[in-house]
Amino acid sequence: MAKGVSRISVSLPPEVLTEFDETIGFLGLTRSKAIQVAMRDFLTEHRWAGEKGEVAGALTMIYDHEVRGLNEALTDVQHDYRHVITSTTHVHLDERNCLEIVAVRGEAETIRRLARELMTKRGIKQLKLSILLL
Ligand code: NI
Repeated sequence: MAKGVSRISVSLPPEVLTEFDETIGFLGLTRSKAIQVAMRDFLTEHRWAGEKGEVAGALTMIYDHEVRGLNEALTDVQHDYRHVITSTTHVHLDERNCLEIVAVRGEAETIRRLARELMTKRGIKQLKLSILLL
């Protein structure tokens, strides 16, 4: 093993690995290189994870509005967190899918709680956080 390199072993669903290998094949990356890139992206994206102060940014999510109770649940959460939500943009993507961009500004801990509450709702297909430190 090369000096200054750590070796890790990970467990993951086989279909994720298949898709990963296919994608890195298109990009001409080795698994090690691709995982390094992915981890650096993850660290950049979650740089604010331990932050205590004020942050601003956007939560972008795609969800299936036909999942019973989801629209109401998302509206309830957004009302509960109205003090950190500055605006919400809703886009009807197709028959079933909605895209919502929620602009946020406030205490990092509050934003983390908001993101967790949204992320755990059934019917949310993707949720992306773009949080910037102030
Ligand atoms: Ni919609």
